[in-house]
Amino acid sequence: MAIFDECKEAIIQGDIDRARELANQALADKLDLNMVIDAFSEAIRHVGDLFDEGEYFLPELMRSAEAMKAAMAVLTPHLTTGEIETRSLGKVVIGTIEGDIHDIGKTLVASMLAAEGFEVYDLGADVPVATFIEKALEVDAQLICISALLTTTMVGQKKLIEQLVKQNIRDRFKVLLGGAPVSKNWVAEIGADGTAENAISAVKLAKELMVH
Ligand code: B12
Repeated sequence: MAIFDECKEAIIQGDIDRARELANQALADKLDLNMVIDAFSEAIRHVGDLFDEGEYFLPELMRSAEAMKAAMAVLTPHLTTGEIETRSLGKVVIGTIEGDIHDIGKTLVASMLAAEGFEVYDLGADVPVATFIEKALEVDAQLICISALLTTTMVGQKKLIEQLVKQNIRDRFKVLLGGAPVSKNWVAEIGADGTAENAISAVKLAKELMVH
């Protein structure tokens, strides 16, 4: 469908107004928003590859990210999967780990969890380990979700688990990890409870963990 290609193009070109416009058009046309988000996400990852290959530099990467954020700001308030619960499914503390400012994926996961009926405490990006733990204890959360997009910041996810163990509270929370560099091996290595590669599977996993 042409609009999906146009969505990709707007991100690759870093065209903020066009990305916003297309997101509004997708809403008006009642398109499947998850498919629209997939198209935008595919494009921003492609931009990441262009950056990696030296085709794009930081200013281009930043413009594309702004275009992506503009589109997400239009779409995320409308995200649902159709089966919204009225009772809270559980409390989730979510954020991007310290040293890492990538927040597009984390915000998507937070919005989907909230849309599905979780009570979500989004701490934002660049969040210290101690802040995650303090908030989780304060609100008596069941889940801690930590995003990391850089290989250099993933170590913060490990530190968080170590800190929970040290404080003797590891059993009180399920810990989910996410972000492009996170693998199942990493989850097993540091003793987390799971990972998911996109917001839809993140919600599914979060729900599964709440019943076990
Ligand atoms: C956009 C972007 C930026 C933007 C971020 C804007 C913002 N506010 O978020 C800007 C321009 C600021 C940026 C900066 C940098 N970036 Co950058 N960036 C990206 C890019 C292109 C896309 C990330 C993104 O938004 N993806 C779209 C979303 C929807 O996907 P996602 O984040 O993966 O999230 C999904 C899943 O992972 C999952 N998920 C995410 N979080 C969680 C959490 C849980 C608990 C669960 C279950 C699931 C889950 O669900 C999400 C939704 O589907 C990636 C490329 C890539 N392949 O990821 C590079 C990338 C991550 N960046 C990279 C780099 C190097 C940098 C910089 C260091 C560049 C520089 N020289 O300054 C800085 C770092 C600054 C810092 N300290 O954090 C590298 C990292 C390399 C590495 N291995 O460490 C990448 C991989 C690009 C590359 N190929 O070189 N970046």
